[in-house]
Amino acid sequence: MNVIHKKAWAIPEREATPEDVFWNRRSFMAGVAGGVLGLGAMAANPARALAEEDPSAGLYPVQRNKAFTLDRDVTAESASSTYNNFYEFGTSKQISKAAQALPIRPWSVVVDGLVDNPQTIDIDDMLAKMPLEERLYRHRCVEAWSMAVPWSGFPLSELVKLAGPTSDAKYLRFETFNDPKIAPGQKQGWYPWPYVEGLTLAEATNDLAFMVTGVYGKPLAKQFGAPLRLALPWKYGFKSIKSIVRISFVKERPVGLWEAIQSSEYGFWANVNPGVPHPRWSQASERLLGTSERRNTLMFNGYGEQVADLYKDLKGEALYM
Ligand SMILES: Nc1nc2c(c(=O)[nH]1)N[C@H]1C(S)=C(S)[C@@H](COP(=O)(O)O)O[C@H]1N2
Ligand SMILES: [Mo]
Repeated sequence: MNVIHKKAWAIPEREATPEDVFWNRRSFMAGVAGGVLGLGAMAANPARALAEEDPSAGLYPVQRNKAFTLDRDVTAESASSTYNNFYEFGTSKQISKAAQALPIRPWSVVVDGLVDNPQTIDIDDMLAKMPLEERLYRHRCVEAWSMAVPWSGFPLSELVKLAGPTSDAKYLRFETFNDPKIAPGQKQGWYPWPYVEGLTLAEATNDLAFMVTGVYGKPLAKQFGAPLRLALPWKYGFKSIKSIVRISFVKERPVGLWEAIQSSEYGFWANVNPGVPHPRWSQASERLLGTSERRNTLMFNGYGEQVADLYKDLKGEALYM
């Protein structure tokens, strides 16, 4: 993501170091670090090291739901786990090491607002209660890169059921942790922390809306937004909020962090549409992370059959930004 008042870091992602040069440098540095510390395997694969400490490691892998198929290869974990957007830990894509500072136990999620059953749920209780499954999903960032990953988790509709929304509840508002002592990015005062995102109740109960707790057959690595994030594969990636601590059922449409910063570029709906350019770049095609491939972007990122109906009566709304 980048915003209008450009800082040095705010160059569009596609103008940054070419991927092949970048990857060679990464693996070179990982090799050096591993050698110096004498911890080759762990340093070269922080996700694996994390899985060994995470109390939920024994739950994975979970059964794959075969209803969700891909039109491309799964992105290599070495690529997707080292190229992340997680502004709490910095504005570059290389935050995977910094994100390891996030403590993910104990962790609880507040479910509140317009519900019959407000509650604070411990993450491990949630994991025990929810029907975990694996889904292969595409992910399309608004910056025109994409990946395809095997998320583990459970349908958001299960959590909605547990909460029991009242008839006044129209939207869900999600909030990320806020702790500038742990996340240096949150010391940047001009960002309206914490990260917030929102969905309509109809979107949240669509079968595609997925609460993610794991990836690549393991607990979610911290840079992906452990221990709990959203995956909304038909929307631009910024809607898929990471490291969630609160889910509130509300009457008014929530304003997301990016919408609050730059509403002319990042809106509430943010549905993928290759025909509607971002004000500063085309959305017609995307770069597949970890490859040298570009592909044409699909309407609703290829999920129109499941979600197009949600929007058919919403004339006059900016559905694609
Ligand atoms: N809390 C929080 N959630 C976030 C972000 C962020 O900076 N902070 N970035 C978003 C963006 S722009 C994208 S593309 C995805 C990136 O997810 P990934 O790093 O797992 O690929 O996370 C989204 N969720
Ligand atoms: Mo993104």
